[in-house]
Amino acid sequence: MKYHQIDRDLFIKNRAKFMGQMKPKSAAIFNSNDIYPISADSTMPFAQHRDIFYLSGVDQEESILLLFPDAPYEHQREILFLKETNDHIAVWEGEKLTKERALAVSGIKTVYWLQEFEKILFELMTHSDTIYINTNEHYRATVETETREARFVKWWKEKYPAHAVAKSNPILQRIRSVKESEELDLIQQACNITEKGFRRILSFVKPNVMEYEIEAEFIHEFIRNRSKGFAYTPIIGSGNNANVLHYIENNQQCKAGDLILLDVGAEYANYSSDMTRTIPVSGKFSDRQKAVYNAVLNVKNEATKMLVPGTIWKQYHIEVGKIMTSELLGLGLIDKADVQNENPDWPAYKKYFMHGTSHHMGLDTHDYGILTEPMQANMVFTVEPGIYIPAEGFGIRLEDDVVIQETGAPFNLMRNIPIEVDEIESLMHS
Ligand SMILES: [Mn+2]
Repeated sequence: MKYHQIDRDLFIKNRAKFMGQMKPKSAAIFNSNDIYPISADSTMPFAQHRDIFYLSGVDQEESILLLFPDAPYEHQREILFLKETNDHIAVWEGEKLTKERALAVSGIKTVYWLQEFEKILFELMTHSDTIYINTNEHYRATVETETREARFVKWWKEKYPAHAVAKSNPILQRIRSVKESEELDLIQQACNITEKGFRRILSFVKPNVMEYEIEAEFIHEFIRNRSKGFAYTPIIGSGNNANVLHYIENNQQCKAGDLILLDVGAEYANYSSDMTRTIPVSGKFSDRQKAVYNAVLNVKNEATKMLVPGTIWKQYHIEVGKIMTSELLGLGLIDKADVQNENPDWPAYKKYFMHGTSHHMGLDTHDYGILTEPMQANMVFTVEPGIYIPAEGFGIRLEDDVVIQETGAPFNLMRNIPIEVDEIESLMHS
């Protein structure tokens, strides 16, 4: 791990919150992700399942967490099962968590090696009536592989058909969406690393640079600041590439006079940051580019003010749509007739701004959070309006990550990342 060890009090609190929501005589089980194969003996880099990480801090494959608040003995209330390690195994497999390290990382005192799992599980099952299983109910999820978690659930259901089943996911969606101060610090660190990357590329970009050269500058800056890398596949889209919303080829040359849309964020300690900036290849915006840019910036600033406790995500999007409509009228991109005749299910502004304005952000870039429930203090949202104009050869999106406050405007975790036209231009010329 490149990141500094996280204070285990975070994971102790997270488990207490989860256990506080469980039914009597129930246990909950969470699994690591698999290491995914590529072919031959090569694999994808390991990425931990965010739920077991959130509840334990264990950032290692083949780990199982079992929570059983009503267990007959105290030492059975929180149990970790880990892949066995010792000095000999460590020579071959590298450093893995020992039982002592696992306690230091997670605060969990009872740690067994994985080979003891089935025997211990059997005993605990006799004392429990309900088992919480962890299924993925994220609103954007499309999963084609069988995860380690799903494989476990299948095995467990077959083996213990008489137990009642409950869902971990709604509990996790609620507790993970409201961040602890330790988490806000980690997300801030991810944002600070993203800022360093962005400042680095501001002095690097010039006409004829390749999009992938910009990508390389970012990753260089991220890794040297203890990030594992990009929190999500970066979008470096110059000219009309910015109008392809999921453009990730990043293989074109940036031409003088064009804009480049950069949707790039560093991860830190498995926490995401999610930033978008749009900058001029030549270091100066044209008047038209500047007018559209400031329209997007105004929508972003106005939308941010609406992220307060009690706001409902769907209603918020309707209000943002009204602000965007007025900006598009001002830019002459739509006219009054377009608005009068608009289809309420697909308003006129959607021609130029066809995606959502905000999503929860945290351990996942598109983080957990139940969108039908009111916003609360310490939720982290992105704010990311855009205007995409293929006919004019550019698209502009601006995105910051903000924390909802008990009272007043949200706190902007990206407040130090340049966004005003003048500041961007002057940094590109220095
Ligand atoms: Mn985003």
